[in-house]
This record gives sequence, structure tokens and C-alpha cells, in this order.
Amino acid sequence: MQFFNHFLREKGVKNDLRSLLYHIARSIKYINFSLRAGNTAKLDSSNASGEEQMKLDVLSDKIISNELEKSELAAVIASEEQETPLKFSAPRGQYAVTYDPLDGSSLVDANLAIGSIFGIWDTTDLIGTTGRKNLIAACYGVYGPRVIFVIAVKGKGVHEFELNDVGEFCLTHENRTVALESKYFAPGNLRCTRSDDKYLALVQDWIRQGRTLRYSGGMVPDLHHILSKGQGIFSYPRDEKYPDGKLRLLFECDPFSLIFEEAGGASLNQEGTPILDMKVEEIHQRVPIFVGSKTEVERAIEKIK
Ligand code: AHM
Ligand code: MG
Repeated sequence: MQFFNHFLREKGVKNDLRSLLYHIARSIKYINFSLRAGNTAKLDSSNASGEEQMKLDVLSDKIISNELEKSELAAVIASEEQETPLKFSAPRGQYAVTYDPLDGSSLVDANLAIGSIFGIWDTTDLIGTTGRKNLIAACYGVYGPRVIFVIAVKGKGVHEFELNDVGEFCLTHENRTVALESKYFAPGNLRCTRSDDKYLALVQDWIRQGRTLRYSGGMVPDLHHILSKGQGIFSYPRDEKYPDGKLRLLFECDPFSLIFEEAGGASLNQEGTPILDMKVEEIHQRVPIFVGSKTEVERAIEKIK
């Protein structure tokens, strides 16, 4: 049985990056514990002992920021839950970590799978950079019937680990890959088809071609489905409500773009630019995204551009 830390050492991942991933893995375990303890996202009241209980997304944010501070490796952290980035003194490193502490938290009360997403940058100046230049690793945790931790370190592939009964992440899949073509589709923001005929035609094509719909409304489980099956396309285009798309560049799209490119897939914005090549202009920047099997993603962009 291979534990993630040993496995990453064998892969030649630097000590400080492994240590940062170790702290992220700990935060995933604590968030999972809070979820299983029944602290649903709707809860924002007093518990039986009269203590204030936090909403799960706020609690997850705190768990992660505490762990990252403890690591002494993250000098800057930026969270989807925080207006502005936080600076720490980081005697052992100069990384920035961007994260969505609990993506899809509105699905918690329905007991659907949700997740946490992380990007690790080798710069503390996020504004003006691109994922291509400074994003060196990305990972996510999926809280479903099982707890899964997927890590991509640039140039070292995408690897999957599962939490065992004694709280260790064990290797289950080495070098996940995504095929060029796919039978699965996960079309986000179908509201957009009311005003965008091209997106309507694209989705109708997928339906007519007899493809299989796999869409839960949670980006993490929806993209994890694609990675597990080794094929699929996920889309979240812009519309009137979300003129720049809904999903965030730093917290969701850049990390998943690194993971999918590492696995041989593609991740493009609505103009066909790789998300990793997009300049970071603001911390909460949003971007329309088409991600998954490379040929499918390129074909989709040709049809809706
Ligand atoms: P969140 O970060 O507020 O949880 O929103 C992100 C989620 C994604 O998980 C999912 O793909 C998307 O929102 C679904 O959006 P919609 O509610 O428009 O269907
Ligand atoms: Mg989110």
C-alpha cells in the first residue's frame, strides 16, 4: 500500500511542496469529519451546548487557513470565501495557495457529493501572472461515499488517493489520463440556451448523438467523474446572469485546468484560449470554461465561438 507522501517522494516531488500537500490533506480530513458530524451548510445557529456553530463553508475556510498557516510554507493564501488574500509569515517557503474551501456547498443538505479545490503557486504576486507561468501543483478532495484526494504536480502526472479507515490517503490510481473523444457530457448553465442559440445547438448535438449525461451540479464530482472514466466534457458558458461565467479563475478553473492538461485533456475559455494562459486580473475573476477530453473541448469551442 502506497501512502501519498511516500509516493510523491518517489516521484521526486520537492520536500516543501510535499509538506504543503500534507497540510492540505489534513484539512480535507478535518472537513470530511465536520461533514460527517452533520454540520450541514444551512446550519448557522447554536448547538445543543449553546455554542455558535459555523456554516460549513466558513468552517472549511478556517480549517484550511489554519493548516496552511501551520505549514509555514504558504506566504499568501486566497480563498473564495475571503474578499482579499491573507499574508502569513512563512519562514520555510514563498508559495501562494488559492482555494475554494467547499465547492458546491448548496448541495450539502441534499447529501450530494461536494469538494475542496486548491492551486499552489510558486509566486506570491498573483495579479498579472498566469497559471502557465506560476501554478506548479493543483489538487482537490471529493467528499462522497468515499473521500478521494487527487493531486497533479506539474510534469509529474495526476494521481488519486483514497482515505482509509485509519485516516491515511492511499494510492488508488497512478497517472490518470483523459481520452481525446468522449461519450459523456456535463453541460453546466443550461439557462444560457435561452439566449445563446449556439450553446443550444451544441447541447442538442450531444443529445442527438446519444451521449450519456452525467451532471450533478457540483464541479468537483462532475470533473472527477470525467477523470475516473477517462473521458468527458464539462461546460459552464457565460450568459446574462454570469457575463464572465460563474466559476472562478484562481479557485476553480486554473487548478482544474492544470489537472486536466496534466492528464492529456484540455481546458479552454469561450474564445478558445487555454485557461492556464489567461492573465490573472483580479482575485475573484470569473471565466467561462470548457474542460475535459481534448478533441471534444476543441470541437465544442469551434461550434459556439
Ligand atoms: P460555488 O463555488 O458557489 O459552490 O459554485 C460553484 C458551483 C459548481 O460546483 C457548479 O459547477 C456550479 O456552481 C453550478 O452552478 P449553477 O448553480 O449555476 O448550476
Ligand atoms: Mg466554488
